[in-house]
Amino acid sequence: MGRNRLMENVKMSESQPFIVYGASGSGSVPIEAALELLGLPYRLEEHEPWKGSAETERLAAINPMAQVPAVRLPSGEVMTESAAILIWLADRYPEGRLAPAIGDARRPDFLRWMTFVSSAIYALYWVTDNPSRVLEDAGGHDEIKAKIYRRIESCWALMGEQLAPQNFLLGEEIGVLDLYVATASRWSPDRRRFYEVAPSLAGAIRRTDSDPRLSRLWARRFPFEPGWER
Ligand SMILES: N[C@@H](CCC(=O)N[C@@H](CS)C(=O)NCC(=O)O)C(=O)O
Repeated sequence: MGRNRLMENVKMSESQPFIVYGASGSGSVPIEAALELLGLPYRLEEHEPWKGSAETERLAAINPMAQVPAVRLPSGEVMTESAAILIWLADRYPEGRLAPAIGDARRPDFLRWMTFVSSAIYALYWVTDNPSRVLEDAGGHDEIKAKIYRRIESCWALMGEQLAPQNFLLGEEIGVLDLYVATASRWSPDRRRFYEVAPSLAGAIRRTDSDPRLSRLWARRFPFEPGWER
C-alpha cells in the first residue's frame, strides 16, 4: 500500500480533529508541521502567552504551565510538552515514518536528541524570554541572556559533533527531530549562529526548511525575517 493510501486511512480513522493550542514562532510549529506531514486534520487555537495576564489565565485553563504548545487529542485528552507530543504523534502514526520505530537501532539516538532539545535548549527560553523571572535587577538581564545564548550555542555544537546526519538528522527521511531542530534553531541566538556552531546539521535543516509540503506552513507560522541567513 502506498504512503498516500495509508495516510487516507489514517485520516478516516480520526473522527475528531486535533486542536493545537499554539502561537506563531513557538514550539507549536513543529507539531503543526508533523500534523501536516501526517495529513491529519487539526484546528489551531492561537494563544500568545507573552500577551499578558488575561491570555495567561486563558491558557492556564488548558495547560496549567500556561505555556504553548498543548494539543487536544481526538480522544479529548490534552497533552503538553513539545517533545512528548512529537514522539507520540510519530509513534501513533508509524505509517508517516517520522521517527525510528521502537526496535530500530536509531531509536536511542532519537529519544536522546528529542529530550536534549527539550531539556537542554528549549527550557532555557523560560529565562531569556523574561529574565526578571530569575533576577529583579534589570541591569543584569543582558548578561544573563548573553550567557544563556552561549550555552545554547554550545548545546547545538555538541549535537553537531555527536550526530552524523544523512539527508536528515537521523537518516534519509525527514522526521520529527528535524522539525523540532528546524524550529528551535530559528530562536535566538538565531539560525546564522546555528550554522556556524553546528555546520554538520545545516544540510538536514535546510532540507527541512525547503520540504515543499511545509513551505506554506513555515511562511505562515515562522517566516525568516529579512537578514536571517537561510
Ligand atoms: N517544556 C515546554 C516548554 C514550552 C514553552 O516554553 N513555551 C513557550 C513558547 S515557545 C511559552 O509558552 N512561554 C510562556 C511562558 O513560559 O510563560 C515544552 O516543551 O512544550
